[in-house]
Amino acid sequence: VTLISTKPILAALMRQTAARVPFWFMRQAGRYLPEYRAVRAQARDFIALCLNPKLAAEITLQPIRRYGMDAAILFADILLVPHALGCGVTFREGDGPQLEPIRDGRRIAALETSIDRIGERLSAVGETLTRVATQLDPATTLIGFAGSPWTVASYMVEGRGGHDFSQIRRMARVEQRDFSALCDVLERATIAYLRMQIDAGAEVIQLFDTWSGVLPSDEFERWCIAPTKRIVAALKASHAAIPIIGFPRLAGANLEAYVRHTGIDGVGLDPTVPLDWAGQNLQPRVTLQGNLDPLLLTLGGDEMERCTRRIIAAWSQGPFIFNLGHGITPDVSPDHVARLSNLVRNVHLS
Ligand code: 1CP
Repeated sequence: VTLISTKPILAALMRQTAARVPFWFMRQAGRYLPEYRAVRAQARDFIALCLNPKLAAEITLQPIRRYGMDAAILFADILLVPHALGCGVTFREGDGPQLEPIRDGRRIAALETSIDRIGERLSAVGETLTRVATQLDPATTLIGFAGSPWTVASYMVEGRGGHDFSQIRRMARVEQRDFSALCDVLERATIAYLRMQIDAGAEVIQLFDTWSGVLPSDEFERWCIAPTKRIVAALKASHAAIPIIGFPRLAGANLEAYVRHTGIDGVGLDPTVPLDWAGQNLQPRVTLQGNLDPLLLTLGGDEMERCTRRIIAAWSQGPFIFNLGHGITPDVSPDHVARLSNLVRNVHLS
């Protein structure tokens, strides 16, 4: 017997049709909210904030209280995994993350010794999830997450976030043994970390592959699809019912193979993905999630409303979760988020 979930996000991921469109927003907690900035000021630094269950749980719940999204996403960061592996991650105010770059085999081998301790070193994240779970309304879904190996490796190899992926792309091409070893460490650490999150109360997992779009097409299968497929299989082997959303940002025409071969239940789509194409080619297999351009949330107004209605009209006949095509930016007005939330909530489907 398949029970109809009382949680709209879970129902959508189980391909059940609903009377309204469930929604949440990537980066729904963060700097655009004054109450976030107030809590942020209480922590020594960003990592300390992520690893403080009381503060992180409070921040996770802030947008839910204001706007009533259908899902709360754990407040944490994809770079907690390299942090727990001992890579010296720091976040400098207004400057993005910095890491000690990892480019040689000896340093990669040294990371292996930390894999088994990942759950323990990030146990504060589990405590955050458990705290949030006890405070959430029964209709709201709790989402845990991690970065995919390729995206997390890009920060570890380059030493920072950013726009020049020359080091990681060189390593993936000509130092395949070392790079493969690095991705293997990340894959195993990510599986252990996500299992811990599910045991602590995460009801859905999202895998962020923010930088999958820089992969040349001949490397997409090896460094994006294959690791995602193994992570999905490992999580479903230990937690059969866990729905998984993949977000291969800017993957373009590779999306079709990603959806066909990874075993994910839902796919996060960035704003470049054509609505009709995704409806025809992806939605028969997986739940669609997306894809409003975050710039429209910054702009607000009628253009935001028009584009939102167009997305809903295109995708709400099948399994669908409304979201942005990438995260909320810090310049967004909280009023625009209220207007968008009310708009999506009040569209009733026939
Ligand atoms: O000073 C601050 O307050 C730091 C800003 C900030 C915040 C609020 C960072 C630094 N991370 C976060 C939280 C965060 N990161 C969440 C929380 C939950 C929510 O959505 O509300 C999530 C899911 C992430 C995931 C994340 N971190 C991604 C994948 C999603 C995406 O946006 O593409 C990536 C790429 C990161 C790395 C990262 N962390 C922080 C920054 C500024 C960055 C990006 C740096 C870059 O552009 O390369």
